[in-house]
Amino acid sequence: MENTTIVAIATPLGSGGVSIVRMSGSQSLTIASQVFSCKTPVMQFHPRMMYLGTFTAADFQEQCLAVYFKSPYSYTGEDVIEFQCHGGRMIAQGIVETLLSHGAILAQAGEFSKRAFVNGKLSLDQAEGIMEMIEAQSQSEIRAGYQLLKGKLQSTILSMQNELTTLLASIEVSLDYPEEDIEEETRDRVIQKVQSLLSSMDQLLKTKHTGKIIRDGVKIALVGKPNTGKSSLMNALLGYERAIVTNIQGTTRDIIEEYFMYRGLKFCLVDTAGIRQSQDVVEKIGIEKSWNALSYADILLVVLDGSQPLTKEDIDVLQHIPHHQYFILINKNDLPLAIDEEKISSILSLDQKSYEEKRLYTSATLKDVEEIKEKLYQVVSTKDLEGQGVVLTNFRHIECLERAKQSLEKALLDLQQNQTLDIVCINLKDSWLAMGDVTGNSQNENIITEIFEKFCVGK
Ligand SMILES: Nc1nc2c(ncn2[C@@H]2O[C@H](COP(=O)(O)OP(=O)(O)OP(=O)(O)O)[C@@H](O)[C@H]2O)c(=O)[nH]1
Ligand SMILES: [Mg+2]
Repeated sequence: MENTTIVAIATPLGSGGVSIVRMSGSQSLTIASQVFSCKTPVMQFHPRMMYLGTFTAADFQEQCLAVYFKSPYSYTGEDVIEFQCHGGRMIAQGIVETLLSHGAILAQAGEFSKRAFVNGKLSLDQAEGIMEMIEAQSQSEIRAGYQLLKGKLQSTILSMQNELTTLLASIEVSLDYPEEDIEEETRDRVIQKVQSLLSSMDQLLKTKHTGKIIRDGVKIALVGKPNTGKSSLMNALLGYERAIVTNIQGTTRDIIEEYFMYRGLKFCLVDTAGIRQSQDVVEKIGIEKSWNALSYADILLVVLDGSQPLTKEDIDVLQHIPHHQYFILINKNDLPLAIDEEKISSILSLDQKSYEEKRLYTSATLKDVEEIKEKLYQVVSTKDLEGQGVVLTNFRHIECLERAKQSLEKALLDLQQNQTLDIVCINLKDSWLAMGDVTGNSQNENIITEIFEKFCVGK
């Protein structure tokens, strides 16, 4: 790998103001000197300076900029040259083809980042942080990716690995001097240390719940009997007319899902069919899905028509709210209030204060929905979400850390059951390796290859 010089277009294909072609490897400067001319000869380029010159391709000449990053101070850690040419697929492609004909080879998906990893510029989780930032759909995802890129997870894991290394070393010493009292003393110390590592690991793994919210968004379902204004509220929350609204009961027949962002967080809004007794085959299937939504949503918005008295259908829905987060939306608040709120709170078995905390007056017609968004945000917002700490957003990291935790638990059990210390060591080493699979310092080749294949060409 070290001997080849790779090249690829680093910007998206298609027309735009500028395209960037990136070349990395020991021959970068030499190859560039054969095709790029400017006042300063390429071989004398100062690192990190922009040079304006002419790139001579097979079929055209292009006035463009070149910048040189000298090894090891580049993204990959190798000599890198980047050409900033006019946007458009054909120009960048012509530049790549010319560089290929002068000895560079086409980069594989993720190969620049893989070289950065191999050259110690990035750990695996940092590289994944870059990918998370690239693919982010919300600010919270960008923030989480950035924390990874900054090495927050890496340093947490390295410090746990260091503790394990010290522990393993002290066990080795006690095994070399197998007098009974040293062994006993070591065993107690190891138990304490493993317990403390397990509690740090639990703290870290706890953040996966916030991580799920960041990655997948918060699922919010609008449920209620027909015509209470669920679809109207969905449209008001989204800020555009996504769902069909009519005054006919049973307008919405299938689940409609759409995302919206609020304070940098992704919310997935689910509109459902109005719940009632129906003989219509299609509507019945829709209503079945509405009942399901009650259980899988992270937060329920139970929508009632405040301008009408409660009906049997409203009561049916209220009685089936599972015991998790929900709000009662008294909608159509622009009309005179006719609903019996005392009855609602008694069905929900809530005292006055708790009921008021759950109840919101809304008007979809007046697009009065800001308070709903803020309440939803307050429910999910945690220190993890707003803080600068590590949050586990990546399934792979979670899997590795759960493996590491299991090995620690096995080690603890072995210690408590008076197993020999060399058996304990096997599990402690497994735990160290599972942690190392997160950052790449376990040198697990399969994991490394799999990760970089997910990157795009040019990254
Ligand atoms: N005055 C008033 N009318 C509203 C409000 N929200 C909805 N409506 C009206 O109520 C009727 C039903 O609205 P939808 O949003 O279709 O109700 P839904 O709950 O989605 O109904 P289904 O899809 O049948 O379950 C429409 O005529 C809306 O214009 C509101 O806040 N105030
Ligand atoms: Mg509807």
